[in-house]
Amino acid sequence: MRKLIALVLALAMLPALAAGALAGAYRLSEVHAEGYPTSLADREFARLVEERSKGRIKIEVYTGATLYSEETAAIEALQVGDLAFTRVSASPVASYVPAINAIQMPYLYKSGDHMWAVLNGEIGKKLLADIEASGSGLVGLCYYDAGSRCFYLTRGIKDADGIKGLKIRMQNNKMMVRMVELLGGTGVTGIGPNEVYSAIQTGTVDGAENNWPTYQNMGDYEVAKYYILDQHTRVPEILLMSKVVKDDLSKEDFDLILKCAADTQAFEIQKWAEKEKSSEEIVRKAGTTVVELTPAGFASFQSKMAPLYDEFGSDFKDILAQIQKVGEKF
Ligand code: BDP
Repeated sequence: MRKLIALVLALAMLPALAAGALAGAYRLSEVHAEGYPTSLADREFARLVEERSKGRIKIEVYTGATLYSEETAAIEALQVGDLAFTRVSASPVASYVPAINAIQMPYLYKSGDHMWAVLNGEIGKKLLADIEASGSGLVGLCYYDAGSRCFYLTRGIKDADGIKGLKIRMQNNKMMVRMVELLGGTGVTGIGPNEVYSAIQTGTVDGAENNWPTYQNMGDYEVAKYYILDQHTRVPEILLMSKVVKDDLSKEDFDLILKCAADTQAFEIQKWAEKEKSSEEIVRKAGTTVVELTPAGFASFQSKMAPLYDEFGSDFKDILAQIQKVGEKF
């Protein structure tokens, strides 16, 4: 009987062991290199958890996509308990929790402050909780900043028509792929952020879209020398935890982890602001052509992407209306 109990206990422990607990530490996967704002925040998170748990809970941070090159793969590992934590973009999370698309619709926010009022207010808190409540096997811990995203290409364009016929690397998210289709281009997925450089260099794609820091830090500005300031969307980052691992922890330990995550948000936002500035400087100095759109050029992106609100936002009309309402203050 005792042997049977031991066996049952060992089996129950398996997912947590796979997540890294066996080695005395949980693992956190990150696609960005050391020193990138989210990598710094991951390390700060791990440091706080270890300090506040008095060394009981250890988290090993793996940056630079050394564990998973695609964020969807890290998310799937979380679902089965092979990985404990990952910091990802909201885009791939929306593939598992469609409501997340509501916070990354094109031209949704008036500014970064508007976005933060939404994310740290009722709407953002509810959506973060929905990640777990949806039965995705994922637990949302906190949001981080990732600025706004722009297209970058191997040629210059002056309005949305310039995207016609181009192949653009997009994140693994149906709405993001559809966004390029609405502009007359083809959205190419299955290329991890660290693989974009070579995909552009070899001509697999004509460009991609991202914020200043990723464009600079991944070196993509060396191969796609036109950065188009269309600022089509703000896609926040999300720190995720495996539900399998959460269920294995006491409520006290989970609450400690959640609080540590929340406490790293301001830290990341600060690091983000610094990096956004320095990345833009580096890129501009390198001779990249930064395309400032005319008001008409800018509006062409906005109007061509507008159908996404009906195609992907019809289930979240109330959330989108609330987000607009919050925007009245900005
Ligand atoms: C960056 C995000 C990263 C995403 C990447 C992408 O920080 O999490 O993986 O975009 O486009 O801005 O895949």
